[in-house]
Amino acid sequence: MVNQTIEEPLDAYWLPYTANRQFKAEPRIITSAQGCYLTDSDGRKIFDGLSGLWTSGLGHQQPKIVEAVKQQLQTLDFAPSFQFAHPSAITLAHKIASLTPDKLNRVFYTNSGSESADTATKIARGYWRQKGVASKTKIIGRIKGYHGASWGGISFGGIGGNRKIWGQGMDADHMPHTLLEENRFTKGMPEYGAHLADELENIIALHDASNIAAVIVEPFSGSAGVIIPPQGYLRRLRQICDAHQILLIFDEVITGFGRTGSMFAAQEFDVIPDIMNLAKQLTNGVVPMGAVVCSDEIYQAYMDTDKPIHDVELPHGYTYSGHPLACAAAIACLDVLQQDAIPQRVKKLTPYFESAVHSLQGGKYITDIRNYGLAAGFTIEPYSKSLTQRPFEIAMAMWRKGFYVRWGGDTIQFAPPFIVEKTQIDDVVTALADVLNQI
Ligand code: PXG
Repeated sequence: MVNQTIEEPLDAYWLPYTANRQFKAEPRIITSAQGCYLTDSDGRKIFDGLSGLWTSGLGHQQPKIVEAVKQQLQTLDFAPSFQFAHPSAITLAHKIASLTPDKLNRVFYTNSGSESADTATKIARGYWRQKGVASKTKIIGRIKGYHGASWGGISFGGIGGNRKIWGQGMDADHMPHTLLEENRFTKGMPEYGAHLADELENIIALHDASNIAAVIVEPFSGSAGVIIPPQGYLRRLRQICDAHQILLIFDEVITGFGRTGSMFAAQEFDVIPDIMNLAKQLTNGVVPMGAVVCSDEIYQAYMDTDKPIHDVELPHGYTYSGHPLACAAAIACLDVLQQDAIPQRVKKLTPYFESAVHSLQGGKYITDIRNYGLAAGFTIEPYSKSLTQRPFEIAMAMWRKGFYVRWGGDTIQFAPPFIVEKTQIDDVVTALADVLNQI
């Protein structure tokens, strides 16, 4: 039985990406979760307006996933991931490959989005070395991009606050973000802004394509406040990468597995990368897991080697790559996503969600609203001295009202579970409108 009462002081626990001093003064402790709701240590039911951390679109304790993990635990709790495989890892790889766009068929397991970012960029750099172009090492990310907290992730990621205290990271440069003043309050994809992809040409002119391994972008940025790509922008990036022999990596850690209304943003936006990064919704958040899905061409470049057959082609991986419990959770999660036609459900709900979130236009402090699929970002007018304080105050007021929404920088993010009902969307929007009038 899990102990649900908290008697120990909080001092031993250093929370990630959390204002620890504030948290310990006013803790928010989640003791259980079911469907679209969290329960806190006061027994309050709280609507999960960020699907965990963009992880739990099928709702908490999805019965088929719970059952699959239980069964796996009783059959195989662990298998060494280096030099051995197990049935669930093989099944899942096939399943992922069958869902991802055509040429993306080779699945490498990680345990998180950060590890996926490191893995994908290592694979990209190694690929060019295999092809005899060892100078192609630089990674190009984008301002406001988020790819995790690893050295790689913060280097080609483009959120200043995640970089400034660490000093030298990895060799990277950054394209401009696509959050344009002209596009404020656009519903879905903005028409204007595809030209920003051409900035990649300038970066290539500066560093030369012979030094650039890959471009990595989120199809739409999540963490920075849901920034939707302008129409034609991603296609233009694809064309420029092709013209200069640069690999294109889509970080689909947030956009993957239904959030956009398609299984992947690559399909929704009809632009196919060379490498796709996955995590979060892959297991519905139940067991940590990530994956990097590569084109056949990239995999083959590693296999075409003069090394003896017993030598490792890609010296990379993690103890817990393809953990049996994670694989079991993922197989069940993907089954539910497919059998219950969840991406289609998201697509059907999108117009309702879009009108609901945009009904807050004109609300106090709201300077922009962006949305795609079941994701929305609100930009909040800052206090003169602090960008982050008002979103924090809004999120705390929402929490007190029984709603969890995410706050970060000068934004609030709302990304409900895929199983959300229209009335629950309305409840969050009404609560947010009330809070904006009260704070
Ligand atoms: N890539 C993307 C696109 C992400 O959104 C990561 C990589 C890193 O994943 P891990 O599993 O290493 O944390 C992420 C993580 C938010 C929020 O508020 C977003 C993330 C994490 C926590 C909060 O939007 N994204």
